[in-house]
Amino acid sequence: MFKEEQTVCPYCGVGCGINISILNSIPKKVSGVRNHPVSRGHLCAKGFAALDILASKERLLYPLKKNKDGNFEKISWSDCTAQIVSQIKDLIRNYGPDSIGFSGGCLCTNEENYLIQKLARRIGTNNIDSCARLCHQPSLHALKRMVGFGAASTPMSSMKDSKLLLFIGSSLADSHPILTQYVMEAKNKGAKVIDVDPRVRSFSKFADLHLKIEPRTDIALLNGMANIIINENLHDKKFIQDRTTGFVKFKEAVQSYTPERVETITNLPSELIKQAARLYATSGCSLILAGIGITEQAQGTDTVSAVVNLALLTGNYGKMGSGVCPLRGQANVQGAGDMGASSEFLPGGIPLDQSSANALGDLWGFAVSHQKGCSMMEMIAKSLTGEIKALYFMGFNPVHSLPNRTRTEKALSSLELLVVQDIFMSSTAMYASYVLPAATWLEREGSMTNMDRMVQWRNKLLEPFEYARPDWEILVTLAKSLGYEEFDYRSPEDILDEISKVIPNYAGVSRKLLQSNQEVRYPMIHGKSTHVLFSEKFNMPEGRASFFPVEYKPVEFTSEDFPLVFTTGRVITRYNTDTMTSKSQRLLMPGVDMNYVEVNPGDATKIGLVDGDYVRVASRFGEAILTTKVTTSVKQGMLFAPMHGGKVNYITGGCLDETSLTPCYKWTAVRLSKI
Ligand SMILES: Nc1nc2c(c(=O)[nH]1)N[C@H]1C(S)=C(S)[C@@H](COP(=O)(O)OP(=O)(O)OC[C@H]3O[C@@H](n4cnc5c(=O)[nH]c(N)nc54)[C@H](O)[C@@H]3O)O[C@H]1N2
Ligand SMILES: Nc1nc2c(c(=O)[nH]1)N[C@H]1C(S)=C(S)[C@@H](COP(=O)(O)OP(=O)(O)OC[C@H]3O[C@@H](n4cnc5c(=O)[nH]c(N)nc54)[C@H](O)[C@@H]3O)O[C@H]1N2
Ligand code: SF4
Ligand SMILES: [Mo]
Repeated sequence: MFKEEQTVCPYCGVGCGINISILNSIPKKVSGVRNHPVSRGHLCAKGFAALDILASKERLLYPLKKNKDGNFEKISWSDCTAQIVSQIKDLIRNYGPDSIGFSGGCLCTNEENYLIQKLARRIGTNNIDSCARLCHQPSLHALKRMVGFGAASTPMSSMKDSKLLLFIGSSLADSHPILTQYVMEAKNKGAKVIDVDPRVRSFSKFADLHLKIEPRTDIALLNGMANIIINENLHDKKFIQDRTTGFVKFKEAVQSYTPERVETITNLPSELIKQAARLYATSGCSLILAGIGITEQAQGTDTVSAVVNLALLTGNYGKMGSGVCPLRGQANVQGAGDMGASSEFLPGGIPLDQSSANALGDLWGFAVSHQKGCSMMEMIAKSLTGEIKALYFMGFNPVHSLPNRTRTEKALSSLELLVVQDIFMSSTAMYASYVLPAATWLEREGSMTNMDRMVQWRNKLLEPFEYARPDWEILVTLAKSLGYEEFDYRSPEDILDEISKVIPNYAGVSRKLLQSNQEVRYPMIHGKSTHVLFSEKFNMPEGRASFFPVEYKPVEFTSEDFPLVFTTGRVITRYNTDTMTSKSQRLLMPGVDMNYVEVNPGDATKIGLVDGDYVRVASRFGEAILTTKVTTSVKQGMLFAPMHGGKVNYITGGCLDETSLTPCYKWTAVRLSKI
């Protein structure tokens, strides 16, 4: 007899509900959960293929240690833990706790991310980060400084109630495919869709207006739209008066962004910009959905601020289907940040300073350092200088995912200790001193928070394979072996109970509540979910949101040597560093290697390139050989490559966003040569 169990998709931040049919303890089939509040029974190809991860023969089954010859050999859990503990203690004694850094995992549960950041802080360092640094940390900073809360303002399903959807820097049909159902529903009810993205991709067909913007010029566009809205008297004066501060300065700041000037910067006809501004300001209920095309940029945080300015200017906040939603990436990236897997924020998104560190220390019963921690790129820099001696990664594959791969490889090779906790031998695990086999998502339980603040419980449906162990259990054993008896947690439920006491937004969230199949969405107020944020006040002094004027400032340029703009992103069937999706035969198209680059026919002709040719893409940071795909989906002067193949990050490596230190994966000056 088949038994049907419900769980959550292990991949992206949409958090679709999956039913698993199990026969004799073997999961056989998946299907969508019909009454799921976000996915409504749908799954994309990755969701349908999610069981392939479990069945893969490449799963890590035993703890491994790298021997002197550089080969891995099996080691028992007890020896492995004892050796790691002894090295960590030596490093703390000799160099202090800041010689060690950690990364949480955005596919791991809230409980596991809570534990790893608590462990870092128990050791005495704030060197803790996660992949959130690589995508929406700029959104977090911008939202926190303007509206006081770093998450989506309205549920994703409420897109269907919006009258206008403005997508900016998002490839929704590839990256969050299940959400396109709401775009269609909104359109069927008469809503309009604006898409701001330099590329033509499958999502473009949904757009009433497609603004094929010059990459990295979004601030000019958004300020220009604000300027038009103010000049045409379309702004919401009552909302501005009653609910915001800083309008006068903002108005002054956008004055110089005339349609003519913005046309020159963005390469968009001023008439199109005016049309977009009018549609956005007059719809009655507009929602902006922001992807990483605007955050993984030198001015990432400021660009998100320009987005929020527009919403405040037009009163598009506080009602269902309006506001600003960052389209978060990984299944639990929102949760990892909430739990405090971040060098500048403590659990609950509280900025790290002396008084907040002391308050947390009082709750936890040990002193919490208020010294600034290193974010991911700072950890890499300090590994190169020798200030950081050890890194501990849980569910993170930075060799493939960080910019300037040659530099990352060098940094990790120079460590005294690298521990990688993963389900597969990832490109990063190859550099590890110890590789710890983690249980997959069906083999353990815990809570996950999706992109619209919905917290879901993931049930354990199977026992872990061989010697693989749940991430939380690995961390508890390690912490206790280090002598930290307060880590005596018996279960994820135990950890969640503590989370609900430490993080006010999660107050009242329990395993029982999450298993009751209610739509639980934080912040929890008197035990009740909040679906729409800011309906009465913003999370700011006096309840008022704050305009934040920003200027467009190009910081890096193309040149004669590097005349083209190289951007990177996603395809629908592959996931991030491809560690998981590469194990799924049905997702791999025969003969399609992800190490390709899209080139506009105009640029291809100049050097005689045709489809399938090998081409060298070189930047100021490195180079890679990719195969050519000639297509008009990229404009002339621009190249696109998926991030999944592994070679792209030998090419990237430019500056970081000033505020959040997020890498600028979306803009690298390069040259192209045929080989
Ligand atoms: N299939 C699949 N789905 C995924 C993932 C995956 O790997 N595969 N990863 C998940 C993760 S971790 C994340 S963070 C999300 C990311 O999801 P998205 O935010 O959709 O990210 P990308 O597809 O990388 O880039 C989005 C778009 O930015 C555009 N862009 C580039 N430069 C600019 C610019 O200067 N301005 C503007 N306006 N747009 C620009 C690109 O053309 C691209 O279409 O996807 C999640 N979902
Ligand atoms: N060029 C370029 N580079 C990019 C981007 C881009 O757009 N362009 N996007 C960036 C973005 S947005 C992101 S989020 C990052 C993603 O970067 P990463 O987070 O490094 O990439 P993933 O492939 O998601 O890595 C997750 C790892 O966790 C492992 N894993 C899966 N489940 C579990 C589990 O339950 N437990 C444990 N312990 N491990 C598990 C997987 O096998 C995999 O190795 O990449 C960034 N890099
Ligand atoms: S949209 Fe995301 S969460 Fe939904 S099935 Fe696809 S990968 Fe999974
Ligand atoms: Mo991401």
